[in-house]
Amino acid sequence: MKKILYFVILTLLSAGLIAASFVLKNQKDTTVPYITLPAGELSYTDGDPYDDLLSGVSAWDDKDGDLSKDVFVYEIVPIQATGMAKVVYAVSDSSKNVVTADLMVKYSRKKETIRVGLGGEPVLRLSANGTTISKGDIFDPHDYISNVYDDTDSKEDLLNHLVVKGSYDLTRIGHYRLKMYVVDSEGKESNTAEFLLVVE
Ligand SMILES: [Ca+2]
Ligand SMILES: [Ca+2]
Repeated sequence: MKKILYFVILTLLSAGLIAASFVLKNQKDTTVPYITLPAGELSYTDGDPYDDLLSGVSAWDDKDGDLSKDVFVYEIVPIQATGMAKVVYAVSDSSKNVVTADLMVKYSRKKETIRVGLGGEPVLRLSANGTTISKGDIFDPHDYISNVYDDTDSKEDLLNHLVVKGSYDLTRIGHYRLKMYVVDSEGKESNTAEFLLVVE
């Protein structure tokens, strides 16, 4: 009789264990992995591959273990005028639990090689293709020029010969399409840059 009782208890126990492990196995993994970022300061130049940003970055998940190889750079957000950018890393475990981590890095834009026109024409580069200002505000097109080059003329001289074509009225709400170019001392015109001025 005792033997039968033991048998029943054992059977119940093992059935319980099987049921428990079954529940555990099928329990949904809701724990996000975590990302460990390198301690030293990183730098990144716009347009470069992400290899340097990813070296030394690791990720671990409670269920999947080491996910370091799955970490990717989700986005790079330059912080205006600071020379820094926020790099957003992301990784997902096999249950699609996504986690992100931010790291500030030194950031530089790729140096643009600008060639002055073969005929000595200046080159104009804008920092923006447009802007929105409030009705009655001041608009200075010079604020939107990132650089001007010429084979002989200085930047100052060129900026003094900025031509803005197209009419706009800062006292009226509207979209104004403008064209800008600079003229060098020989009367040669640069490329024409289009600019959208929105007054609201
Ligand atoms: Ca997990
Ligand atoms: Ca010139």
